[in-house]
Amino acid sequence: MEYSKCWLDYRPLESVEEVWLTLIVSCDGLIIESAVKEYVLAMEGMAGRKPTVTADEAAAGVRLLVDESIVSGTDGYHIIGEDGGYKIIGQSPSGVLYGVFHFLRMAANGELSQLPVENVPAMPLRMMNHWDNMDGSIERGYSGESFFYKDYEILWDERLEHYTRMMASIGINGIVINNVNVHEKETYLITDTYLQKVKQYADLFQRYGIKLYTSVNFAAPMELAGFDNCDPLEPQVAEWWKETTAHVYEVIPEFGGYLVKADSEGRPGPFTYGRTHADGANMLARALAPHGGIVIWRCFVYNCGQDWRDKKTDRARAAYDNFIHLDGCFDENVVLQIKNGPMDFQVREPVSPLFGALKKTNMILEVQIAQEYTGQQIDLCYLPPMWREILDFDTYAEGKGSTVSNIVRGAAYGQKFCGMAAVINTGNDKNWTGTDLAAANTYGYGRLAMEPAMSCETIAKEWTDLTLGAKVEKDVVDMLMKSWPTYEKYTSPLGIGWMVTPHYHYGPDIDGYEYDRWGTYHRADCNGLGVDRTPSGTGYTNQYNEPWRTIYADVEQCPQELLLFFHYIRYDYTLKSGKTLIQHIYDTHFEGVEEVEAMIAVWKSLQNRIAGEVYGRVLERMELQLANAKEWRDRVNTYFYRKSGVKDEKGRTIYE
Ligand code: GCV
Repeated sequence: MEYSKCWLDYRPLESVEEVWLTLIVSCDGLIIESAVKEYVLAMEGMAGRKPTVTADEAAAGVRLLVDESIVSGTDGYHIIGEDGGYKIIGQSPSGVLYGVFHFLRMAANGELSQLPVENVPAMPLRMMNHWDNMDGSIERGYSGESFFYKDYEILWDERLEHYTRMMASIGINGIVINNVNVHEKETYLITDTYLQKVKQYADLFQRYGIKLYTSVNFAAPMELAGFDNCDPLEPQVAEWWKETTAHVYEVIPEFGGYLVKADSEGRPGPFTYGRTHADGANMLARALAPHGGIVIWRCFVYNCGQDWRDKKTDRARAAYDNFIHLDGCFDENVVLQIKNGPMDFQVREPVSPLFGALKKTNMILEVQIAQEYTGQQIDLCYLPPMWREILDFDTYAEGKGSTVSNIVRGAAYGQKFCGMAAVINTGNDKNWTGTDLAAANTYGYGRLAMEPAMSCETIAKEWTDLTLGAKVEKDVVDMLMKSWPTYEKYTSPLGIGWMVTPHYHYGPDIDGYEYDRWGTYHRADCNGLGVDRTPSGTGYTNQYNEPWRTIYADVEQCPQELLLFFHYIRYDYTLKSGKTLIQHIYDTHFEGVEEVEAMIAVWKSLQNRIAGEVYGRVLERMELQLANAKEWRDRVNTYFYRKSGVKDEKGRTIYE
């Protein structure tokens, strides 16, 4: 099937340097072969000629070499201009590969005058999580079907290689190939039913410095081997995992490890046997340890059978309450994977308090590139600015400067296994990601995991230049940078979240989850709305270190964008902007729609500068976005007008 090359579409350049056309390779191995292949492919596209590949060190050209001593940090690289040529020196073969991708990016975007570059990937683990199921569907997938599976078979075609190259080019070094909700057939992925085919993927990934991981079913011993329990402290259960895991490594020596969703949304786990998550995780960790594997254990554990009448139980508290007492109880090769916020990938949430609380535990920050609650790859929502805020958030765990970024890079406590994971947004659509512009999120995630200090605007520029061309850079970057605030304006206000169509999660349904069991309430009445999470409410604010604990609990100090997350606020309360809460709701919803209209006008002005197919595909999505924004505006405004009885002071149309 034909597919778009995304940011690896090496288009002809107006001018090329002659030295690019000689590649001197002073190192070898599978990953180096991939680096060479990539370089050759890129030059064929950009220079229109195949470069000469030689081992002749006396030649002038671009030289690839490995030197373990060059940078302090794994897989780093230097790129330098020297003696009329260039040197790409990797600390390891992966470092060379990353260096080659970096060099090619700079060459394509005319940036080689900015050399030298010295870079060390910031996050040790830079993971992609696929929520692909073996029937071919993708949970929360918005761009077609899986390109890994169809009808319970493992697929194999050249698209897989392009995907792998894309991942390596943004620095990904771990891929989980199946959904965390492991259904019946996927349970067999770690058995001979599928292992040889999984190995094919693992071998491909390995050539690009990427390890393969699978999500596993905690109840696998019951489903696969007829056990009557999967109690992690039952020696036979542990033994089964050891043997099964040893066999996985026999077939795939480079296997990365397991990702586990346990005791969450109906998945099995240690709670059934009165055991802790540490018991469960350590049991698997001990099966993986002899082979150098790790277990990544998710903290998305909460009561999904809540009574909406109960105002004391607070889903936001759940991850912390379930894991804080286990700090220091996990084996060395266990990593806890923590969603960025305490709820579930909403357009605005505070940062999970666990990052500032666990001090003796490996942690991975989990974000969602798939736009489940942020427009489902129909609406434009460039997410790196959100991730940036999360990474920069100072938890004060060890005093000032204990940012999430420092914690998940391993700089705060020196953990070996830590980093970032993202639920990816790809599918088998021709353009991989629904709207073509959503690929900026895929790209941006990898770039931030490599270099969390990068500005999101620079990332947007890089992506735009590589994908759509420099001639539209200014307008597209501007569009991307405005898109998250715009999306936030026309959807749920001031951090309250949800208000979405149940289950499907696209489009508004203000009370859709209000009387349901999922713990996601806005508590609106005729006087105001919001959840009181202060000590006089659910007490959630106490999970933060100072000064956040005080700041969040105080209406006056609480950051406005999170006001309704932390407080119940009256409609007539005056915000810092001088507007009442109700007027703020009305204004932002009108503004959100106007901003989408303005964005569409800009996109239309680019018609002659963007390839027809991409132009039309994106425009089609933008028209849907506009309809969605209008629906949100009118439903939200009408809902709160009916609740409050307060008219819009600007007299705009709000339906009765
Ligand atoms: C994979 C949310 C999503 C589910 C997802 C779950 C999770 O609840 O709606 O589709 O399941 O998060 O992260 O495990």
